Amino acid sequence: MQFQSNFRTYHSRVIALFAAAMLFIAVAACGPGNERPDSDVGIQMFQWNWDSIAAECPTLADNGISWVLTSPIVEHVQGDQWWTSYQPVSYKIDSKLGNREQFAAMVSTCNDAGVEIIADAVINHMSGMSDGGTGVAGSEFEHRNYPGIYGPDDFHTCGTSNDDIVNYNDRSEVQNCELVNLADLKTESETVQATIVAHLEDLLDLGVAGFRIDAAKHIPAQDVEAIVSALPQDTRIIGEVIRAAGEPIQPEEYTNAGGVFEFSWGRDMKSLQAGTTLSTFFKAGTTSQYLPSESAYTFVENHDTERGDSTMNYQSPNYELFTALMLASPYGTPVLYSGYAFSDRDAGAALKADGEHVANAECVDREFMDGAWTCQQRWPGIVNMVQWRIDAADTPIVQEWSEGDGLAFARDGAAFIAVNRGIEPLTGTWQTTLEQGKYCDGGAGTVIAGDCNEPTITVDQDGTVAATIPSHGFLAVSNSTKS
Ligand code: ARE
Ligand code: CA
Repeated sequence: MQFQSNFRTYHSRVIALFAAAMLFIAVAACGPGNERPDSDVGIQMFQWNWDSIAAECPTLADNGISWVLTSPIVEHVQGDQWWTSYQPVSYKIDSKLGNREQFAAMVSTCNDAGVEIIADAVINHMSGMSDGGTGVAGSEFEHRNYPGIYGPDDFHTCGTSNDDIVNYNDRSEVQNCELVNLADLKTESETVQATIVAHLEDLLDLGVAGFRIDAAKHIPAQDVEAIVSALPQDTRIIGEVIRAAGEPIQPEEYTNAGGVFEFSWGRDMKSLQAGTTLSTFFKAGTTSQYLPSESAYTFVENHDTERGDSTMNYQSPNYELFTALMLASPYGTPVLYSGYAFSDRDAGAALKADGEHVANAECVDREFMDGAWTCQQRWPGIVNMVQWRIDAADTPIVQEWSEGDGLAFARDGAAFIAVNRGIEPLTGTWQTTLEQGKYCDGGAGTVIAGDCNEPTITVDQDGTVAATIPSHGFLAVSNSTKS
């Protein structure tokens, strides 16, 4: 008896010590400005300038977002359109988004907050200006001559009309001709590779954690691999290889070099926003049109697709709901998006009074007047779903349910989501795998940010939840939203 109670005391002391140690580790891991545990979630902050990203990083960290994908960072051609960013003319860090000092300060501020910076690297090509010109930092250039960096021998000519890519079914054309007149680098050349590597190493020295490889489809996979293998092994690489059925160059070729954006995700979500049977959501990520999960980066919109019609965009009624489903899915690494409202495809972000540099981003409302910053990283439903994803961790999907405009599932023992893509409210009772209790609703449109003060959702003893979900809304509960 005596032994047993001693043993119990000993046992509870061990447990208490263990709990204290875990608490210490948890607190130590969440430094200042990083109150939530890390998620795998990233965000593309399209055309946000360096000062504005730096200012936003503490908020991103508080909201559990772990990394930011920037727009291209080097000197580019002049012009009002956003896409001048994609026409480099030198590797000086001096662009409409800020100078080297501002870039370095942003990287260090964000890193201190626990947010990594992934830079958009435009390495397939230089500018598309047939007559050359002067870049925004004063560098003079010709279409195939960038003094001090690349000369005419460093570029492909390919024999098609205007040396442009005409036929995407011809591998050699796609990789050796010009994408919309952009001077195509001989990425197979050792000196070109060395110049690119030196540029990327410069950025790594400033503290960036990795790169989006712009137009990766247009660079042979072996060239991308050669460049990446010269960088530290833990450099995060995300290739942009737009999946298109029947084309000879497919995203799968690029997985040896790192991760790749999976365009099937955003496209399938678009088709699911109306019409398509919702239960097909459960197949997303499992067909031959999808990369293996560990290689895939998923998104509901990016800066190209929001300007085309291949995905939803910030104005789509079901956008937040499908962003929630992306965060709820165990498939891939989710990339949120934050840019500015536009009605003209080419329109650049608003400029400062100098007429050259992009104005600081401000998050005001969700009115979406042209030029307004859309600030998805602050939308309550999205913020709450990042926490939901952290709670779900690597638990499997169970309790799959779908009917009409409703879809629901649980992440076993950790989280539950039910969505309504329709225009009428959806009332139902669903089986969760959560503990009985009161929970806050992460979909309800109020920021919870870790504190559940107004629990409106009851999980009954049998694990069911009864609720009415508004049109285009969702219900989201998870262990950390239990009151
Ligand atoms: C602009 C003008 C052009 C002009 C050119 C040079 O619009 O008319 O000729 O400048 O002066 C962005 C803009 C372009 C812009 C370019 C340079 O979107 O409009 O051109 O910057 O300023 C293919 C590629 C894919 C690429 C898309 C756009 O495979 O890599 O086209 N996406 C990236 C970026 C873009 C960027 C570039 C590459 C260039 O995300 O923002 O362009 O750096 C099928 C194929 C796809 C193909 C798609 C569209 O689906 O399967 O592979 O994507 O068609 O053609
Ligand atoms: Ca090329």
